[in-house]
Amino acid sequence: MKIKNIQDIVRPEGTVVFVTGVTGQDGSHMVDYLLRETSANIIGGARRLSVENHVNIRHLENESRFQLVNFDLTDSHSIYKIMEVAKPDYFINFAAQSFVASSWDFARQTWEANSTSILDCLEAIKRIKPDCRFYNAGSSEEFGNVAYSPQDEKHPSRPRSPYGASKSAARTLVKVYRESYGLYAVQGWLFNHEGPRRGEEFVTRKITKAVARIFHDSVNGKPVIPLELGNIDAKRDWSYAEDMMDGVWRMLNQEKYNSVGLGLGIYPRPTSTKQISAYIQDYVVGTGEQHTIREFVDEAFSYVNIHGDWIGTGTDEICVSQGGGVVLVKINPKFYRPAEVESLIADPRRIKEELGYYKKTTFRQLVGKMVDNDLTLLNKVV
Ligand code: NAP
Ligand code: G4F
Repeated sequence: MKIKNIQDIVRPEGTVVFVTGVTGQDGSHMVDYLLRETSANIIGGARRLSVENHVNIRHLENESRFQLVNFDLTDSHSIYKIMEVAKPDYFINFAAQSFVASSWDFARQTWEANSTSILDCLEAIKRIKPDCRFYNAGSSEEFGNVAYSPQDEKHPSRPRSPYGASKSAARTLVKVYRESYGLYAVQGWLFNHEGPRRGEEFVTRKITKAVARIFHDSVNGKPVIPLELGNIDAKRDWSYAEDMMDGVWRMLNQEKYNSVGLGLGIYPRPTSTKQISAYIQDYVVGTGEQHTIREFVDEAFSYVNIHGDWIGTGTDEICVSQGGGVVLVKINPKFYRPAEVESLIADPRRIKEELGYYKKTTFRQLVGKMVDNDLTLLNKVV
């Protein structure tokens, strides 16, 4: 897909939304959401790589309201340049080092992308276009070693990973800039969200890809190579990523004083910084339903009519197919983390009551969509 340098962008007329991380899951869904639900023009930021990774945005190739630019979140010049050239009305930051497991191996890089860069974004907005609304992608990982369940907006920050710590630090910065300068800056606590565009290292996609492969191999009489997982007792609150974008957009358009609701446009700015802090909030976004990794595995296999029994405990636990005795899943301790977030479940009442956001896709539908997608992809290559 054609990618421009920032200085070559011509600022479109009307409302402009800058979205980072558009090659990833959420950024690409956000672009689709904005094209569908608003009349805004969208500039998508993607970093330069030696091999293009545009699979999630290939469908936008001929979209006249979408432009793709070279943008690196860890390069502060990129941030200042985009603010100066594109003068966006909204800056939605989905770019990050987003893989928790890697955050121990690349702790500094995680910090620079997820925390230091957020300071650069806030400072650039403050200096260049203070009425630009900013969203930073916060995470339920910030709750970490949870103090109570389900987790709501009052839950303390208790991160367990360099990733969680980096998102908590960013949240503090967002709040400080909001309260100090009256910026419209928010950071939701998004619980895990998945879908066919999910990266293949994350556990849900790893499972659905393996289930498609195992199903394919078993119907073709090939030997089955088991799926290897780490902590299958961890519990998560999984949403469908596409649904979540509506929650993010509502957070960016939440003025209680604005009767237009979801409509686009630049609203009157509050007259004092105290006022803006009172008008806008960070919200928890999730389903309020929790499943173990093991339950996700069972649901994915049952979608292709394979049923397994879990036998053994700890690192010796395996999942064996009913009737056939084929090992479908085994535990590999290399996927254990130095510290684990054992249990996350959202209390999503506030965003539902105050902004009208609620989940649409069920757990079963989500797993089905992901397995279907991986079966389709597999059929294309074999
Ligand atoms: P993702 O699929 O891994 O996407 C991350 C995106 O960030 C990719 O497009 C990646 O580009 C880009 N990126 C990474 N470093 C960059 C840099 N230095 N400059 C520019 N772009 C960079 O993650 P996601 O699931 O969409 O998550 C989006 C955001 O939400 C992240 O901030 C994540 O931490 C947060 N979050 C996600 C979840 C979830 O369950 N999905 C929950 C809570 C919060 P490449 O394609 O080049 O790698
Ligand atoms: O899919 P995961 O890697 O996601 P995790 O760590 O919950 O992080 C995701 O959600 C966060 C929101 O809470 C986001 F902020 C973050 O960016 C990311 O999108 O792992 C989920 C669980 C963990 O408990 C992990 O230990 O699955 C467990 N797990 C067990 N076996 C595994 C594996 N995780 C991975 N990635 N791979 C395994 O083999």
